[in-house]
Amino acid sequence: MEIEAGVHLYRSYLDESAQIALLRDIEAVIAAAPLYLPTMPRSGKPFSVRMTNCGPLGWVSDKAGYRYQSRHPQTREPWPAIPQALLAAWEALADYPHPPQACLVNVYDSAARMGLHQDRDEAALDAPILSISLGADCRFRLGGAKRGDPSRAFALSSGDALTLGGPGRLRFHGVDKILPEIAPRLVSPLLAQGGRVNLTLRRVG
Ligand code: MD3
Ligand code: FE
Repeated sequence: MEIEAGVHLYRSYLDESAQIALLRDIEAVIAAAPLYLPTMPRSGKPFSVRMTNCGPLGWVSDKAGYRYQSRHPQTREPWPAIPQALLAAWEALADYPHPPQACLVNVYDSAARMGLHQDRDEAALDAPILSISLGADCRFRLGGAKRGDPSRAFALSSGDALTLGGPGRLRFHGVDKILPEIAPRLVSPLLAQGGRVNLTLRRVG
């Protein structure tokens, strides 16, 4: 359903067996492209979210800034391929005539969060972003086009898909907190102690 202009939420888009299969795919991505802790531009302060990527390009952040690049910042290897199930979800939900170029993998422990921000490191602002959540619920916050605009919070749960396109694409958003007590029974080292995984598929331009 379209919860706001350009923001579509598909609750339980992936059923339990699809979530388990996707977790195995992401564990394989991480075996090839290890999770690392990005740091903030200028300050060098670490994020609380661990990250990696799959696809031709990956989003990275370090003291030099935010950017997309074709290799892992530590191993210097190309990113592994985007799993087929994610390409299928993009085909089904993105309403865009080209495949995703990047998939950012965000791994939250129960204390991790993500401050309010806009996603604007992509030249292709006409393309939507597709997000898929696995593991514990989070309290997600969706703001407006300006930082101070009113915002609303809602839960994102394991298996939910969200698309952000058109007027939704540049809205401020963040993850207030992880809700480790609201977690599905999915066995994965990524979800230990109430962890959460979010996958975002993107066109970079
Ligand atoms: C709304 N990730 O990686 S996904 C990010 O749960 C990011 O890990 C969050 O924000 C997470 O940049 C939120 C949902 C999402 C993604 C992109 C958006 C919501 C968005 C872009 C515009 C508006
Ligand atoms: Fe974002």
